[in-house]
Amino acid sequence: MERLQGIAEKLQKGDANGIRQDVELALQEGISPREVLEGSLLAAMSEIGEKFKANEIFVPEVLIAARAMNAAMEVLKPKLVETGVEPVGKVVIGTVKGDLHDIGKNLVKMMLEGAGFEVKDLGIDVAPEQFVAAVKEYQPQFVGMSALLTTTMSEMRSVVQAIETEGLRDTVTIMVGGAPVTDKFAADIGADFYSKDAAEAASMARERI
Ligand code: B1M
Repeated sequence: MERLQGIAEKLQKGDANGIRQDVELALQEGISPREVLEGSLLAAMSEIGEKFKANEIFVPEVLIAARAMNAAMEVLKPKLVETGVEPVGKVVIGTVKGDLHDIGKNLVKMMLEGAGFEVKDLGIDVAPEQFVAAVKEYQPQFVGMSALLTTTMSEMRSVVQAIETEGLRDTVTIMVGGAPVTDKFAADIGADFYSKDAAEAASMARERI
């Protein structure tokens, strides 16, 4: 579809203002927020990843594309997230220490909010002690961790251990995700579950309330 193609092209170019307008137009034209996300934004971001890997583009271009992705997500958020309903549970979420990738984590946050959860977002580069402090402060039912690098995913184990050391392990369900994370890894580090994408994260959390 032409509109979705245009959105993908603007993401590739990093045109944050243009993409905002195009996403608004797409929604006005009756294209669903999910179609915009899955049929255009995620596919374009994945292409960016391929080009980055092949050294066809470099960190600055990826950053500009990420900024455009976030601009598009700002427009989609109110459509994906229900408002005015009582939260079904609380989630503390963050990208682990040493890791600055937040697009996937932001999407998971959005889908969780859409599924009725109240989400406390700790941001990026979150140390185990910050997760522990947030569990004490907000008393969530779930702790969510995101990691995009093979070098940072091991931080998830440190967070699980820190939560255990503080005697809080039985109070929370720990969910993990991110491109290098797998079911097996989640089981190895003692997390409760892994989900492959934001929609699955939200539905798996709902099943475990
Ligand atoms: Co980086 N980067 N990056 N990067 N970057 C990757 C991850 C990489 C695969 C690119 C590549 O080589 N092909 C590679 C990692 C290799 C590896 O470890 N195996 C890589 C690298 C190497 C790096 C640097 C080291 C590059 C450098 O400096 N030389 C550096 C590290 C910085 C750091 O973190 N310390 C770096 C930096 C960056 C930018 C800052 C430029 C930028 C991030 C901007 C931002 O996030 N604000 C960036 C980006 C954008 C990427 C790619 C291109 C796209 C990531 C993304 O946003 N994907 C990425 C390549 C790729 O993934 N194809 C790449 C879209 C997003 C929606 O998907 O985050 O996977 P994702 O989230 C998914 C699922 O994984 C899941 O749900 C989401 C979808 O619904 N999910 C969860 C995620 N978290 C979850 C949590 C859950 C459940 C599900 O429960 C809690």
